[in-house]
Amino acid sequence: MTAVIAGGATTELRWRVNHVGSMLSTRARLEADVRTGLVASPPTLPPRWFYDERGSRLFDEITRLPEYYPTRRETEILAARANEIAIRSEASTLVELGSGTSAKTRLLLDALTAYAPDLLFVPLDVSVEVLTEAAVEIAGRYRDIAVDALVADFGDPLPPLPGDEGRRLVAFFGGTIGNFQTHERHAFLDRVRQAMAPGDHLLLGADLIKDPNRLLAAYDDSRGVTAEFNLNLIEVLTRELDGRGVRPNDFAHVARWNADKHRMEMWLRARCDIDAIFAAIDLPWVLPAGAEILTEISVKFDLGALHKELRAHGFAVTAGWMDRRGDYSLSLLRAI
Ligand code: SAH
Ligand code: AVI
Repeated sequence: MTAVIAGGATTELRWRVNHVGSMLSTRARLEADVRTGLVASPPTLPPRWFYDERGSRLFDEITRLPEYYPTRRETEILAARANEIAIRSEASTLVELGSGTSAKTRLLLDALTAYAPDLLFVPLDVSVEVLTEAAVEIAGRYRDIAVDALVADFGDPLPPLPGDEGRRLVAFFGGTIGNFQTHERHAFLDRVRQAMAPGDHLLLGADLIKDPNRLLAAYDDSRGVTAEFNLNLIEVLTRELDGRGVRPNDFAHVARWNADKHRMEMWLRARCDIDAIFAAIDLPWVLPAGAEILTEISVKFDLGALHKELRAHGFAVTAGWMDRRGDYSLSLLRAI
């Protein structure tokens, strides 16, 4: 089901925000994730629940932290390569998955609109407030483009992609590809490829394996913003499911490098015995002091292995760029 939840259309401003699916299904999904995730071993919750309005703003703050390098590295590559991406992709439609504020995307929009002034921009995200703000701001700034924002979960089948076959560019920035488990990443790449036509392009940002000390600093910053971001998950659960007997301060933020799986992990460790209930769904939650919940994985890639995986999913590697320090990669891939 698709419903327009906000929009503006004058000769100068063209944007709308569509809700794909229903609010009820969002709530039902949170309930299902909590019911299965909290009894799993180890207990775990999907990262999408970080991104309520506060979580999205905290993530935005993270992107500006001195320790959190990925956003600056991706911006560096985009600034150098946006024109080349526009020429190679010949895109007249840009779809951005997990778009958030679309801050860096403006570098790409500048380049794309130089060749396709009436570009269609389709940002897609679960975070409605940040998505709406970005849609309004971008429609105001680029007077000829149309912004068709989608509130949707990229874990679901993608809605049919608008625009001309062969002239679509699907961007997935931020290293968010690293937040999937391996099987989820494969399923995601299949879904994205199936939604695309031959000749369409995927622009994929991925963080690379590096010194674990730098990674630990990036996921446990000195100002404690990442800790707040992680603890906000408890805030979301208690608000949405009427949690009683549990507060964010009952947990400590833990960041760990998992060398075997070359991924950063964020955990929440109980500081005390938890004996709580999610009253809205009548679900007790008992956790001994010291027990941990896995709240996020962030896989760091070997670029050669990632490209091999992408080829196996039906993409040809048009180009793969890194920033000057070799921290981060941006790959342009053509659907074949
Ligand atoms: N692309 C931006 C934001 C990255 S943060 C950047 O590069 O800075 C991850 C983004 O993905 C957030 O905006 C979050 O709301 C969104 N997100 C997380 N899980 C999602 C899901 N399952 N479906 C759609 N969007 C999701
Ligand atoms: C959105 N995602 C790619 C971020 C990451 O680095 O995995 C989320 C994040 N978690 C902690 N800091 C930032």
